[in-house]
Amino acid sequence: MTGLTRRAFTIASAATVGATMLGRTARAADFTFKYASNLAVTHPMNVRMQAAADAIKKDSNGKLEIQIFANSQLGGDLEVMSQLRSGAIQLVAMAGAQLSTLVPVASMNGVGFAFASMDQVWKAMDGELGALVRGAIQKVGLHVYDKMFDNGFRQITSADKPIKAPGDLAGLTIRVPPSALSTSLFKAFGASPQSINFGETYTALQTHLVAAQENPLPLIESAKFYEVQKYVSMTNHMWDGFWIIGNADAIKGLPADLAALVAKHFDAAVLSERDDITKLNASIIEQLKAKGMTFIEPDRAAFKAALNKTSFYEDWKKRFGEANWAVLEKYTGTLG
Ligand code: X2X
Repeated sequence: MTGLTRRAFTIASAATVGATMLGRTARAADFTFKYASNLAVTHPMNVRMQAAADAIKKDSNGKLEIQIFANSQLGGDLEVMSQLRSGAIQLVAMAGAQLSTLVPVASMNGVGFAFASMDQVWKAMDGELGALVRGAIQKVGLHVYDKMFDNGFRQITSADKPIKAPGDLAGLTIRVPPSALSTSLFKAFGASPQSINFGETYTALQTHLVAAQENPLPLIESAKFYEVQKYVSMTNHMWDGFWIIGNADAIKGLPADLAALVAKHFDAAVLSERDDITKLNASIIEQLKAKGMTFIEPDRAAFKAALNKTSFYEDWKKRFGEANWAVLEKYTGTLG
């Protein structure tokens, strides 16, 4: 009996028999990954990611277990980014806005009033603009999967007054993600943007630290902002999506077949989530009205005209670089 004492062998055999008698072979996963998200468990991104994790565990015969940590359980947006880079977390769903602190071009999809339709968005993000951003993410040593989850077009919510025209933003304290582009957009309108982690946004609204925030409708619903906000102004001022980002060493450490299985199920999860968001958007206004929210359909052209009068587009063309900006305009048409 090489290496094992008789006693140790007996104990090990009893444990195996015990487990088998329970009708299962207890099998520790070869790989256990942590996946972090700042969104609610009920958001379609996390519902679909949980389904993908279950399918990967089943199809890999338990070799890879992905544990989902929603609601910023593992920390705020920037903390999670550093844990991902250190390898403490293996997977994160991260919006371009949050990534932009590390990869500036990652916020290009969020340029104010750049996209006018989801058709334009997917042509860009599943096309050359997405490839450009993924290349930049890989350059900082992170792994990025091919397709973006849909977060959606962002709308402005407020507690005390409806936002009907650009002038209503003057002096408004509004929470924005920790992103230079988001801050710059609302400063251009004369608002007072405050960068706050998403996980702290509800409390910031509840305590009136800020009077407003801006996010897509499915997120306003899943984060229960209707409990602390009254008005929704359908500005569509930005489109936003989430990349699935991996710690490069952790992904490289997977056997090729397992890595391919993960990529396949992640792609499927993303495409299903995009459909979920499309369907949700058809019914969510009525849901939020039933929760007491009042909707305003502002003149979006007036917001875009007001932005055109500022240096916003010129500033960001310089910051992103003319060549990158030309890729964006290939899909949006001339901006500014
Ligand atoms: O922080 C936000 O507002 C959110 C959740 O939409 C992003 O991650 C950009």
